[in-house]
Amino acid sequence: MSKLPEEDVAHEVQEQRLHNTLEGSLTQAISCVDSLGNAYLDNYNELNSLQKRLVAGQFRLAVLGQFKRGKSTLINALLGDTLLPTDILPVTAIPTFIAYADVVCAQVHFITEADPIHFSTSGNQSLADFLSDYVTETGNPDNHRQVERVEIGHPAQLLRQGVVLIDTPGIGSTHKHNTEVAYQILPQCDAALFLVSPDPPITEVELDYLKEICQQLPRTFYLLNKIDFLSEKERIASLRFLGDQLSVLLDGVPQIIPVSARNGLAARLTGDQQSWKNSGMQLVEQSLIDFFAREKQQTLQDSLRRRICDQLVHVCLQLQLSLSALMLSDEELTQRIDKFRQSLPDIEREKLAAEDVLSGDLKRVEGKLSQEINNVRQRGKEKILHQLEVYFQTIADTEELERLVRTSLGAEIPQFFAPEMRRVADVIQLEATNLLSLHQDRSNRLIEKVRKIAADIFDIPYRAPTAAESYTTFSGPSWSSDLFISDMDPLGQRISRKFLTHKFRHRRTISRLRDEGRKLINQNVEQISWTLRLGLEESFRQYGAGLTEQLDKTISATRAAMEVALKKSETQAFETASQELYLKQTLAKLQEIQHSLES
Ligand SMILES: Nc1nc2c(ncn2[C@@H]2O[C@H](COP(=O)(O)OP(=O)(O)OP(=O)(O)O)[C@@H](O)[C@H]2O)c(=O)[nH]1
Ligand SMILES: [Mg+2]
Repeated sequence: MSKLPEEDVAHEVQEQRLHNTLEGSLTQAISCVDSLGNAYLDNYNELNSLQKRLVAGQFRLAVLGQFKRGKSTLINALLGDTLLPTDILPVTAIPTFIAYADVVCAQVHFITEADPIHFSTSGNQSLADFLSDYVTETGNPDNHRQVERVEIGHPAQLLRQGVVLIDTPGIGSTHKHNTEVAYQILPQCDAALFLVSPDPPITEVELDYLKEICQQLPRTFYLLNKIDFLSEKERIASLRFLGDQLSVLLDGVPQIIPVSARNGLAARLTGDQQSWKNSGMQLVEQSLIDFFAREKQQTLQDSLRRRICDQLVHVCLQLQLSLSALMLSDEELTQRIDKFRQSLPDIEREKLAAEDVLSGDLKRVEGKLSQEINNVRQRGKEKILHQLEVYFQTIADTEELERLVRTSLGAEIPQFFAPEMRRVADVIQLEATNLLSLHQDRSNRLIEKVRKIAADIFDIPYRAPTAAESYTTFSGPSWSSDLFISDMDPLGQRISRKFLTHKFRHRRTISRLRDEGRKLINQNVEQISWTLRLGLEESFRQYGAGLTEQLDKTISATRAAMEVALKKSETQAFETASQELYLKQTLAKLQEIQHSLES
């Protein structure tokens, strides 16, 4: 894999040229769109944020795959450090970005407004302990700390020159939110290492995930991990099987590198070069170094270029509308604008239908939630009240009974409800996420329809955008045991002691404790049901409002583009002519930029 130095130089020059072209084109596009004024503000903002990503030049390589395939171990091996937590149980719950820094450091960023928390090596805690509090399922179950991402700085050679490795949660475990995070992270990645292992061989769920990865990322490397427990014959069979499975999805059989991340890590830590090579990790590292040297810039630019072109397609369509409109007679223009207006009630009806489907979907998920909640209530009563009955029948001392029941309820309630409610939240979250992502597809189709109608009315060629759509998700609330109510109403026991016989008092206490137990269970169930329902309604409401807002924006931008021409009768002829000339020049410039980016 060795390269000649001249080849490297030629490559660098070529990449720099490409980079300059893209950056230059983007700057020109931004300035053109800026000059078009407020009607193009959204496009202007989007292009600006793409420019920021391009200038930062960070290349994000994610390690992706099913849970427990060895993703975190592989990153540790590449870094030569036991940095990331690994285990035989599902571990990684939060995306962790590892970039170059002279000394090891870490920062935790939160979903909320809370300030990031910093780790530095000068404190008492080790980085591993610090990380485990935030990125693991055990230290941060169901992400109750509301962590958005963790950033680590590390002096590994591989990370120099803007490479960022991303450790991701695995798909397919019982922690469904990990699967969602694994999908959500894709638009932020530029390339991936996709990890599979022979225990068990690749599954349907992994193939579905890979399909999404291939749609969203321009480059993926394939690794078969954990080969250390395979014989030579088994290794060949496993590689062949994986190759066959991948070839169904991809065009032909891709290169698959067999590795043992675990042996690789051990070899790195002891400085054993031969074992490093035997583990397959040397080939992975070399392939990455080659890739970074040759294709990193190109791959990063490919994804940005696609997004820039999509913006330009929209801007050009609007400009073409304005220009066509300017060239029409007033009468003809009014007719076409009317035709567009007449198509709007249809769109409005489709929008209402989409909103109806959405509220129907919400009702369905709420129905499912009620069902699940009732099951939990039932099971809670059976389990917790059964325990109380045992005490009622065995404890004769009234005070002791009261004390025991209170302590037992205090412990049992969070212990029973926390996992049950996490399960319900997972079920509801999955259901809602699927429905909302269908809704997003519907919304996008409707928005494109408006653009297409306008283009057809004005005889302008129409092109749909190419960029992959974002993955929609509904995130449920985070659970903590503080949520659960386990205090009972204090009752006037002492008073009753004075006046009542022991037997009567004991019976009354039992009946009161039974009622209190039932009430506590109901209160907890209601509280949780209410929290989940609120989160659900809010998510659906936001998506509904999002559809209305996006659609209204598209309609008003399209109409504004046409109505530019209506003003011409109010202005001087030479003003119209100069406006027309300006729009033509800008359109030509933007089309040229777009074509040069595409070619
Ligand atoms: N035999 C063998 N075990 C490995 C290898 N790589 C990782 N493991 C083990 O597999 C288990 C899972 O490894 P992790 O690195 O935590 O896996 P992960 O994909 O990051 O898991 P999640 O974070 O839960 O998605 C650990 O017990 C590792 O020691 C390997 O090459 N060979
Ligand atoms: Mg992991």
